[in-house]
Amino acid sequence: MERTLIIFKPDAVNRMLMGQILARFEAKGLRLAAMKLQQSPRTQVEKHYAVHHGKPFYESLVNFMTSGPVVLAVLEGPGAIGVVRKLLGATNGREAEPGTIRGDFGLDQQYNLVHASDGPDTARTEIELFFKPEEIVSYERAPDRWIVRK
Ligand code: FUP
Repeated sequence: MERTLIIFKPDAVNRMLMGQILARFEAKGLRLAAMKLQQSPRTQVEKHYAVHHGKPFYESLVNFMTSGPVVLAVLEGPGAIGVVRKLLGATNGREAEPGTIRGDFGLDQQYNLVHASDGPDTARTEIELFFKPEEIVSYERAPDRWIVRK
């Protein structure tokens, strides 16, 4: 089963939108495999955004992501990585389509509520960066057999 890392960013926590956003992931049928609230250490966020190091928005992005607590989660389901990216919509809330999470809840490029892994390799690296193996739980929910046909 494909897994992806998501981060409810400090804007989602402070705007009290996490419940509504998580409800969309749940309604889609995605399953939580891990979840925790933390104040991220700067070094961890720098690792997470290493590909953006040196870009003009990098410092501001790291400052934002360490400005308050975030909620980290692993979501799983068939094609979870692509499915979650589609549910989020375009990076900038002003450009994201209505019906997407960023399209419905956001107006900014940096304050875009949720991070999600963009491919299988990054998903693996990001899950390892934020979670210990024992924090990830494998289980089945009763309705799973009505969500994905076996
Ligand atoms: P995404 O894959 O949608 O998370 O977006 P990117 O990898 O392009 O960007 C990573 C983060 O940097 C995004 F959350 C938004 C932020 N960003 C800025 O703050 N300013 C920019 O000019 C571009 C991206």
